Amino acid sequence: MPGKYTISYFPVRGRCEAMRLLLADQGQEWTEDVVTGEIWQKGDLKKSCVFGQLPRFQDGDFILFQSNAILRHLARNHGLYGQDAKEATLLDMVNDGVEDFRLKYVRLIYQNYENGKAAYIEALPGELRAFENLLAKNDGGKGFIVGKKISFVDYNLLDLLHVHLVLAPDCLASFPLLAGYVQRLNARPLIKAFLESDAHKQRPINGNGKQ
Ligand code: 6SG
Repeated sequence: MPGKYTISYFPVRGRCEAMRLLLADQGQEWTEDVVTGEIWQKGDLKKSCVFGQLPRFQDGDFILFQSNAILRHLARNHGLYGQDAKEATLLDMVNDGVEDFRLKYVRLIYQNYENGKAAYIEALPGELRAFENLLAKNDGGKGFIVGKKISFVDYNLLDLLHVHLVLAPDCLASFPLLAGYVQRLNARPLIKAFLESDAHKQRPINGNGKQ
C-alpha cells in the first residue's frame, strides 16, 4: 500500500527536508510530487495554494500548507509533540526560534549571498549559542532539544544545522553539545539511511543553486 502522505514541492531540500527527516525516522513512506519551475510558472497550481506558495502536503484527503503547520500535524500524528501541554508549549517556543533562524538563512541565500555571507558567518555563533544553551539545560545536552523524546523540533533544527554545516563547515567547532547532537541524530539508523540515500544527496539545498 502506498503511503498516505504526499509532499508537493520544488526539487530542493528547502522547507521540506525537516519533514522528510521526520517521516524517514518514523518509518513512514511518502510520495514526492515534484513541482518544476516550468509547472509553477504556469500559475494554476499557485492559484490553488492557500497562500500562493509551496509546500503543499496531503495526508489522505486532508490538504495542508505552511511547512511548520505540516511539521506540527505530523508531530500530532506520530507522538512527536512532547509528553504534556507544558512540553508542547516549550516545543512551540523553540520551533519559533528555529523559524527565526531559518528566515535569516533564507534571506541570505535568496537576497544577499555574495555581499552578506561573510557577515552572516561572523554572526552565526550568536544564533547557535541559544541552541547550545537549550541543550545544556536539558539532560546535560546528551539528549534532545526539549524533553526526553525526539520531537518535530529536533528534525527541524537538525536540518537547519545540516545546511549551516554546508555553508560554514566549522560552525559547530566551539559548540560541543550541538556537534554531538548532530552526530547522535545522524547515527539513528533510519536517519542515517535517509542521509545516505540518493534522493537526499542529489536534492539541491536551495532553489537558486546557492548553499
Ligand atoms: C519558496 O516561501 O524552494 N515557499 C516558496 N515560492 C514560489 O511563487 N511560510 C511558508 C512555509 O513555511 C513559506 C513558503 C515558501 O511553507 S521555498 C514558494 O512557494 C512563490 O512564492 C524556497 C524555494 N524556492 C525555489 C523557488 C521557487 C520559485 C523561485 C525559486 C522553483 C525553482 C525555481 C522556480 C520554481 Fe523557484
